[in-house]
Amino acid sequence: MAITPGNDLKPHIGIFGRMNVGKSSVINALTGRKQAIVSAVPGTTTDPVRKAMELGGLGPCVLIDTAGTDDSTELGRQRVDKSLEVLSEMDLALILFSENKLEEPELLLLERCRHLGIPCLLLHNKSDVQALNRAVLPAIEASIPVLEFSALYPENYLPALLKTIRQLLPESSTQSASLFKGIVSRGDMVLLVTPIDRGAPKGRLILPQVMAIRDLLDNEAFCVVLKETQLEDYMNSSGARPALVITDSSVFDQVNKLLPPHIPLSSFSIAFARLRGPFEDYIKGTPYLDKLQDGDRVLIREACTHLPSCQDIGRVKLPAWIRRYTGKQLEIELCPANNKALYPMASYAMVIQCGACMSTPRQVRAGLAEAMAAGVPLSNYGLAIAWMNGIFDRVISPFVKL
Ligand SMILES: Nc1nc2c(ncn2[C@@H]2O[C@H](COP(=O)(O)OP(=O)(O)OP(=O)(O)O)[C@@H](O)[C@H]2O)c(=O)[nH]1
Ligand SMILES: [Mg+2]
Repeated sequence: MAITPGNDLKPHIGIFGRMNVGKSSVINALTGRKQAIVSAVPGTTTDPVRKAMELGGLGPCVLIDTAGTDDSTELGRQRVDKSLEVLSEMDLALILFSENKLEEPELLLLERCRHLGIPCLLLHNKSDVQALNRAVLPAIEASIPVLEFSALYPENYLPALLKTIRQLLPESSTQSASLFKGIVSRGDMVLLVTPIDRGAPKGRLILPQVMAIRDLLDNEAFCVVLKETQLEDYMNSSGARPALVITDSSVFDQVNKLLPPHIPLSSFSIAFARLRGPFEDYIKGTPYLDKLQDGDRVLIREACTHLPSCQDIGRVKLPAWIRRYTGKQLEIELCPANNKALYPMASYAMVIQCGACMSTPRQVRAGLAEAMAAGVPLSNYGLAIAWMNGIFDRVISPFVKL
């Protein structure tokens, strides 16, 4: 499933169910367009497919069509795994059934949602052919809404479905939290240090930098954007007293040395990690860098595939720094977006996650869930780099009371 820039910041609503229950048809009914391929042949949808759309009264969101979860062929089992994997990233799951068949495949999906804490609703599709018989429901928890639907004649059913979706979507998935609210005040001056090296994309800034600028403006702060090579001149000549300096983590060492110690310093990666990831776990886990041993496996998790500078840091710089800092023979593996790690998560001595500026908190937690359950120490790019440069306390202090 390719990540589309920006989509990942919107609430994710997935449609799940057996083959042929009408999942793709429901997507088309919700979007009002024939976007998804529909056919009477079971197994038409093979991979998760995302559609960005505006849902009535809810604003932008991402709908995800999935393959049926009752396909028992060899290839089908892989598709089922993919559907279930995607389920763990959803903010809301629509579980479709038809002909009053509420059996093992549906109960499995309900159980998954309960286990993962994902809100869900049951949608009885094809109600134009056979109306819902509520007698099939008693086994189902009363708290799960059950609605009738017909993707062939959606007009009568859409208002109730949209209303229920709006009610069930957690508020956190529709409001994007602010990076710097409560951290900077109106009129504060914030310096953003953005290296323009060979790894930087041509002609533009990378997304975390752009998002930071927008967030600072939303918080009525001033921001000055400069390169690390301009920092010294700027500080000497302007007499500026920044309330905060946010830098790319890759130049932490340089910026830390140039900046007077009383000026708060942190990084883009850390600012995002606080919003998107299990920040406290990262803070607790980072010191484990000192305990790594020869032969340990370290997993570097990257949430996006398209930012060259991120690739550079995850693939080249960070592994080299970790090897140099620890002096140990480590097996360091990079796990790019949407890929599975080579080994079970529990077999890693440590997992280091990028800032995940493109992902929802639910997606980050889903990706780390196995490692968290196994008690594997977690860290984040910026926090790990800061630790290795001896400036950990300095860079977390803008966000954490020490
Ligand atoms: N009568 C009726 N037929 C429907 C309804 N929804 C879907 N269908 C039909 O059911 C068949 C399967 O629809 P799809 O939307 O492709 O079902 P799906 O769940 O996406 O199927 P897979 O991708 O194969 O898992 C098609 O022939 C649709 O026209 C409905 O509400 N009423
Ligand atoms: Mg389909």
